[in-house]
Amino acid sequence: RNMESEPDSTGNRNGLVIPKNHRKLHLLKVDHLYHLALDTEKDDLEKMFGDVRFVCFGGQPSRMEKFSALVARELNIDDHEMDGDRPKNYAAGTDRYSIHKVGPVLSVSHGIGIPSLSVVFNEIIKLVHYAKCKDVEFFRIGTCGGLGLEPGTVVVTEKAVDGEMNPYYKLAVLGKPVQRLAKVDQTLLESLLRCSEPDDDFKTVKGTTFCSDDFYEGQARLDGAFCEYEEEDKMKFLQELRNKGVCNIEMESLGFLAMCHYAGVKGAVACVTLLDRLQQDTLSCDVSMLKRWQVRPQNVVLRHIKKKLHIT
Ligand code: R2B
Ligand code: URA
Repeated sequence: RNMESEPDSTGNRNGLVIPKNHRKLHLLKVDHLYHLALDTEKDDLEKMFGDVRFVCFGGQPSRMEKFSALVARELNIDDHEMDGDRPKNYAAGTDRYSIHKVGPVLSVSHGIGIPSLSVVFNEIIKLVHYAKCKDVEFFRIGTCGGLGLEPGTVVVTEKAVDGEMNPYYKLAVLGKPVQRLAKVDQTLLESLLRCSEPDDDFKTVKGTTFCSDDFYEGQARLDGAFCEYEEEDKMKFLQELRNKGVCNIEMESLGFLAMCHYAGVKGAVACVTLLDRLQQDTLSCDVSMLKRWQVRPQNVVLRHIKKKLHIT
């Protein structure tokens, strides 16, 4: 049977997000969003999150907290909930992930890699469902390695592929492989590209994103604990990727886009390149550079959000 045509999965209605599993979910007396420390009994999710329209994911909790402070400044919102002098972390009951909310923008951390992303993604889809959020858009705002691009360039993902160049996210379900196509929402992609400005001190480009399940060998690095290939093998591989249109390398885009598409939610990915992988493997924690660069894809997405909210 074709899963896509099950009555369960008629897609999202009136802009609301209907989980493909909503029939079974509604049999639950309480749904525990366990890794977010939220649930449908103690938390009035509709009251807390009902006005959310943009969900922005990124790897690190601290970066997503800073993003949320930037959202407050840029959208001129000062009535959001605080915890002392910091924006409130709604997932503070656990230290797995973080959630901050400023007006219609939710900032969520997803950790490293698709497995970590997948857990929080499931729970956030259920959260926006229970909250009855309308017309939500999802973004991943991240970091990556670039291929032949000046470090600090923003790459908007046009197509995501796995470590074997397949354009789908593969998951074993009941012991059998299931493939979900990673499809970018074209209108979001084009809108993000239009958000680059001539005065920007960085370029914004679109391209294929190579999504690996590993940071070291999976990304052809020579500086991991394991490495059975030589510099020339690495260079040959990375050049091949580049010839196939790969602009950047990271660890979540494929799962993110596949899950957005499968959930029927518009999704796009914008990442800043921290280094050129044709030149180097090693990243240092140069904080001032990181601080300056990590806001670049944040600003690109924020410009899109401001346009949608008619804020100039
Ligand atoms: C980019 O940066 C992280 C690895 O350092 C990973 O989450 C990613 O996709
Ligand atoms: N994130 C990655 O996954 N790879 C890089 O090279 C940089 C950031």
